[in-house]
Amino acid sequence: DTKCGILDPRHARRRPLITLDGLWGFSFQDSNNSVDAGKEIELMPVPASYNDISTNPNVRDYVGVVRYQRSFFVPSSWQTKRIWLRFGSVCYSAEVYINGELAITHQIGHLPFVGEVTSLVKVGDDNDIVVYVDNTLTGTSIPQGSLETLPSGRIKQDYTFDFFNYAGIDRPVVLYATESTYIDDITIHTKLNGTTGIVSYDITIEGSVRFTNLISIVDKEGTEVATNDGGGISGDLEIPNVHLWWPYLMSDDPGYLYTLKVDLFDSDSNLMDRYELPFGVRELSWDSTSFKINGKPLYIRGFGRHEDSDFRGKGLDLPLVLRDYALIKWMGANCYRTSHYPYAEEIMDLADSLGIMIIDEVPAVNTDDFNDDLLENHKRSITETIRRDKNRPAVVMWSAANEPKTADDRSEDYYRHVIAHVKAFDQSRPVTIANLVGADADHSGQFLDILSFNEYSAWYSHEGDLEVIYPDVMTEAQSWHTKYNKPVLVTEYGADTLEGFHMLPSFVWSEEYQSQLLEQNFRAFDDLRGGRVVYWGDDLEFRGFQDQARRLGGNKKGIFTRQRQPKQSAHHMRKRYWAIAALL
Ligand code: BDP
Repeated sequence: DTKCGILDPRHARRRPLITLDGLWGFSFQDSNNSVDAGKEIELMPVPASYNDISTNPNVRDYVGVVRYQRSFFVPSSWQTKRIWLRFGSVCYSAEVYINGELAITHQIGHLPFVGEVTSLVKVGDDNDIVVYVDNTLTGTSIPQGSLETLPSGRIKQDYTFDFFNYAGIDRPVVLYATESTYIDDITIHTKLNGTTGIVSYDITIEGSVRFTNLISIVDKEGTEVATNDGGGISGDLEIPNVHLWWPYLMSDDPGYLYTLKVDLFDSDSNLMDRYELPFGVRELSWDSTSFKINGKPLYIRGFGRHEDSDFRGKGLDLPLVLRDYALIKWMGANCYRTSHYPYAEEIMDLADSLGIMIIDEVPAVNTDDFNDDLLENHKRSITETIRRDKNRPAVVMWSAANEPKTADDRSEDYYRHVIAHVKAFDQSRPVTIANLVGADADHSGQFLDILSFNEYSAWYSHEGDLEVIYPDVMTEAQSWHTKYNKPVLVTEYGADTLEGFHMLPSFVWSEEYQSQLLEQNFRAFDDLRGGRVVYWGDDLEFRGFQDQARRLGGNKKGIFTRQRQPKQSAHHMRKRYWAIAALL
């Protein structure tokens, strides 16, 4: 149900919560995929993708339904409560059974979902949970894919994007309890009036118990700075001399967060629920040449990234999450795009508190058809992404798609609807699409606020000819700007590079070639800057799939290896990012 809220219960301070992470029983359900069902691997960690845990290629490349199972105990103290089950994400679709009864279904990976299970669980007793997970991508799934039957009879998943279609229960699973009446959703918007921050809030309460509520804002030190005394579930609160939310290196105290505290009482003044929402006060604005935060023009120093690592695939791994932020800060970067799907809530929380800006991309990568079912799913992926991330100060832009086929005439209507859908939820952040087609052929730019393009000059075309980069990038950026008169962002560029491979004069795949390719891009970015263009760069190595003979175990364009160590190019880009940060 996308109508209800998806508040992270970990910020609710009065709700008991049980984690269901750990080892679950695991088996394969479809026999046509050459996996000896049930025998190959019988335990699976949650959270993790299941593909790289075993040594069997048929496990890695399995297509179809797998079954996860475990048991859990619900304490008797939950007797009078409503009980909820929440998944941080399951790729791609999930059917959840509690004690043999269907409890929740959900489709689309990388997004959380929740369902009430009060009537299905046995309180004060053991319970059984089974999750059927299907990784099949179709012509209408987000992202899309298609199935092929090989001569051997094995079914193979095909898709056009280049990162591995990891599957499983990739993010934490929690069971939690609320009273019968509880805080279901909170939406806030912030703006500035001089030095005063104005926080508009809108709270949804579910349940039938008569309630009163109290809303207050506390600062980082825990001091209350505003309160709504009289109750009410929507209104404005003012913070005089507000401490603004700034990106990393744009202030001495980046990522400043206040907390919006919502207390819900019954008519006897018993506390029924409490939610503590971290938020930042900042204002975004944009025009035809610039993008500003709190009135200051932004220079985006960033990356495209992936949730991707050895063994875990896309499974949440907190040491890795912190390592990635350590690298981002070491680089002097201030932003990344969640290419090509929303990242875990734990990752997003850290972006909020560290001041790392996010271009939040929905999972629509390489959409190449424009049918109604696809549009509905695409819109639902937007609804669920915005519902999850709408209150985050770190999210400064929505990306509605990566490399869609916007040269196709039918894309015009399709993207008119997609972008209108984003705008219906949120007009405070600009919307972009990371485009691959040239400006001349594109139909999407008319609906966007910021124009983004991916370019692989001297890699997919003119391999080895570094001198084509400067004129290519200049022409491409200028033609986008001329056509639509909007700011332009370079969302991807780069060259696959084998760590430790050196060659002079530089040659494709060498560390020298990657550094020189960046250098040529930087030249163009500097000449384009003049207020008209903001830009950013490419990312991390990640696992691809084997259709790509030109890849070595995956995409190697990262300036960091998959093990999170820098290549020569990372040092190069780092110098530039720190130098730019120092100018501002
Ligand atoms: C673009 C994609 C990105 C790829 C990149 C590449 O947006 O995910 O990794 O090109 O080919 O198509 O390296």
